[in-house]
Amino acid sequence: MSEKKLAANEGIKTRSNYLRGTIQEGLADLSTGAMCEDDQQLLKFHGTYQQDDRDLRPNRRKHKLDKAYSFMIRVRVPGGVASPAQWLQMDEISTQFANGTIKLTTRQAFQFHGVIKTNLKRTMQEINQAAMDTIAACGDVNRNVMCSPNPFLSAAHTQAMEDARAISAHLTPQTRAYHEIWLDGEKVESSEEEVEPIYGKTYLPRKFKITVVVPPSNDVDIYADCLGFIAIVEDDKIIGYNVTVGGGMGATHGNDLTFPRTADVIGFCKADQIVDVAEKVVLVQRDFGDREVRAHARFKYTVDDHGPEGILKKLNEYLGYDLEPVRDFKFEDNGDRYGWATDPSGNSHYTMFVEGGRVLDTADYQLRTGLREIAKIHDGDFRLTGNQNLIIANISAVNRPAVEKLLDGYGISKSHLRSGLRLNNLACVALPTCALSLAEAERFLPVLLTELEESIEAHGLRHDAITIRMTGCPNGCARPYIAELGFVGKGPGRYNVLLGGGFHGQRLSKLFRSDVPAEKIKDLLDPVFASYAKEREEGERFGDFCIRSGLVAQTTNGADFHANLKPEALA
Ligand code: SRM
Ligand code: SF4
Repeated sequence: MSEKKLAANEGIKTRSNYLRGTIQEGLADLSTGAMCEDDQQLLKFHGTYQQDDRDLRPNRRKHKLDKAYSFMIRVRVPGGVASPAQWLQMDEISTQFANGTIKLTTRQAFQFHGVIKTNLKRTMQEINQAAMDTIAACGDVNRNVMCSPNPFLSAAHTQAMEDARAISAHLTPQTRAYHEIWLDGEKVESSEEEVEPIYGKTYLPRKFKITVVVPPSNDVDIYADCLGFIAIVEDDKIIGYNVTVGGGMGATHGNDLTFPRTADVIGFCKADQIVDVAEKVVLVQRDFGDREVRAHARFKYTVDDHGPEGILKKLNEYLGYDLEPVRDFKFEDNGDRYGWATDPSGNSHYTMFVEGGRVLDTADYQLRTGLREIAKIHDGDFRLTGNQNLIIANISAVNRPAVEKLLDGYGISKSHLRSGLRLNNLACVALPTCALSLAEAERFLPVLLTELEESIEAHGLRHDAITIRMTGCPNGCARPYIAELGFVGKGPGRYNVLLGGGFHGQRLSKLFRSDVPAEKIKDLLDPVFASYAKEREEGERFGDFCIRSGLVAQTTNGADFHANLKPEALA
């Protein structure tokens, strides 16, 4: 394969000297708030993206000013676990260096927005002082490993979390560049001595995502991941994992080469093989992923091209042993279980709803302050969920009254007294920070939900859990293609509306109407809710109903996605 044909990012990685590029020089250049283009790509591997405030663009353009550049920083949090001290540090960073908010992401991580270049290094250092880091939070490497977030409810959850952390540690890039650039670590003069034993110097063709899940809850959306491990539990012990490959959400409007895909379950490995299997799947993607066409470089396309059987065969070769046949498992949902739970040791866990995953103070809801006060007295930890929510976990019986008092005092204990629709929503960041957004999401979905709530209440559906997700573009960061009701930004104030995703995230949704103006969504969906309320069968989920009643076609996985987007398929 000639170098000429490789995607541009492959050259950037090759020339970067293990992710160094000219980042240090760029940070020292005070003549601009931006970084050069190649370094912007490399910065992702270090966990940060250059952005600009898109709300300010028109005015700045009018006044011939440069864009209002700032950086988003993503903090890697394997399995989403943070101590109270770490929470307090995140809170402090958000005030001192970011925009005063903490974003809890759909992959159980923290994000800060609005960090200016001159504060970037200091912010990275503060994050590392909290014994957290940002390396590989983004970039063409394995990202934050997700795990069912509440390990205290069973010994199996604890084991799953340990396994997720082991995978995360094993697949963390080895380059010293991160320490050199951000932590003033000693410079390694000869990069020859430096090896990335797993990745090599061009890392992976594209980002790679791994999740560990403990059924029956699929609260981490295993089917959306490149690689997944479904715990098979016997006597509260994980005896092994079913292995899933080839999930992913990202697509591009009008590009048939791209499509969302749900993962296939290809086999079973023993519990002590999980890290080995993770490594070998990563190696298969390293060696067989597409490095020429970046839009086709995710592992889901490698799986689609070779077939799940082809990938299994290659994986078995790399492993030197065969995965065993898939074991039985059952998921019930992919949402969070709100409110209080108590584990056998007597410790309590409170799962709260955080709208859009955005922790901030507003005039009538002091969520950030409330959580800060709780962190000051909390003797357990915090768990970020894959649904942008938060668990105050492992509260001792002694401490629970004090935590409850604060939850009540700040109105947080009422957070989950919402409609079933709202409690099952996800919205990606979108405007104003995301460079790729075509429409609003985090700022608009709460408004739309208020409108839709009128409809669902009128039809007696207030307490029905219906998964609803919105993204500002087709990249799918809030996993809208596996929601029962999905909205994908098409342009300013316009959305593709999708129906029919599986309630536990197992099936893709299909296009119901394209390019719908935001103000017409309620009228479009009101008759759908009405017929669901009247015609559903006992226990029938909204997504299943949409398919049975013919509102959208029965879904098939992957490559036929765009066939459903053809205008003639629309009423
Ligand atoms: Fe994402 C790119 C935000 C989860 C698929 N995602 C982005 C960027 C960095 C935009 C960019 O490249 O300039 C967004 C930054 C917005 C901002 O201002 O913060 C962004 N993605 C997010 C987060 C913060 C959404 C949220 O509101 O929680 C999530 C951070 C997760 C984390 O902690 O690591 C986030 N992104 C996801 C998910 C969900 C998941 O992983 O379960 C997906 C779909 C699954 C998948 O990967 O297929 C996802 N993000 C993408 C894609 C499409 C990739 C593709 O296959 O084509 C992009 C665009 C890209 O990579 O080129 C993207
Ligand atoms: Fe940005 Fe699109 Fe991801 Fe939303 S889905 S955060 S708009 S890249």
